[in-house]
Amino acid sequence: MIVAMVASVAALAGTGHALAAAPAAAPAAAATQTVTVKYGPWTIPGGTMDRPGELPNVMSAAPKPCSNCDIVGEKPDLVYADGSTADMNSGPMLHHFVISNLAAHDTVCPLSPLGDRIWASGDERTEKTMPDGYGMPVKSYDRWAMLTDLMNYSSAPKTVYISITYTIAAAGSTTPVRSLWLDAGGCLTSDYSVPAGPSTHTWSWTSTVAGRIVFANGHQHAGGVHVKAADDTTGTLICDSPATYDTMGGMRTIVKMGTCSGDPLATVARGDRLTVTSYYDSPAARNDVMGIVHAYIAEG
Ligand SMILES: [Cu+2]
Repeated sequence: MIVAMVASVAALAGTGHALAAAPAAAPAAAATQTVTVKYGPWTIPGGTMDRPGELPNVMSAAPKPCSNCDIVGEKPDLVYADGSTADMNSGPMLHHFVISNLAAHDTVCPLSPLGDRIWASGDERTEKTMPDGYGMPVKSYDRWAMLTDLMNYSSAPKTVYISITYTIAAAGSTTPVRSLWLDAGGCLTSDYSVPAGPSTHTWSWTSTVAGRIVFANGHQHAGGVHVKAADDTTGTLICDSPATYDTMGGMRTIVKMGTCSGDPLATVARGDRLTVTSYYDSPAARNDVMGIVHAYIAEG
């Protein structure tokens, strides 16, 4: 698997081919810049509307936007080689990707072989922006891996990249956040089953960390209505993320999942019970749905 990194670390240093690296408008708080990393290419086999082509893949060494920096924003897309968006109007669907750091353990699911799951999205391509002053630290010894599942509803094979634009700040210039992956499917798997019609599915986790949750976003599959996370111990809603639908390529599909941002959204203590609740209203029974609230917490 060839990895194309459009904006390399060299580009960050002002040399090399900065094809897609453009300095961002600098907010007052901290100087930031954007770095776009293209992962791929992958050629998804052709398929039909009933049986789309599918390409699962694991990239055991996925490039980071920097060796040492704080990521304050992340915006994923599925694109063709020329950079134009690849979506179900022309066939491809970003079923999901997960980027994890193999040098750390997942906070919610320490036994996960994926490591610490730090970035993820489905076809909704959720953009994440941390509140001012917060960022996800990237260390030189962090090792990223990327799990992808791509689909294609057109009969012709499609060659695509996952393009992620990171907004980065200098290492140590922000208050560090870590990822909290709250998953209605449980700890080691995300898939679960729903019947036809309205249903709810919950999963709870006793927090092993304390701090301020400052950002969260939901992820569901077709049939999802909304997914929320709450701190049962304090009775605080952390985030309720609705699914927004549109028709693409003749199919009703989720085009947006709600995000929550706040300083803080909720303050969590060690021992608090955090519950994720996923609401579906599926036209048919399905055994491969998800309900995830992916949150970010500043400890302490
Ligand atoms: Cu999913």
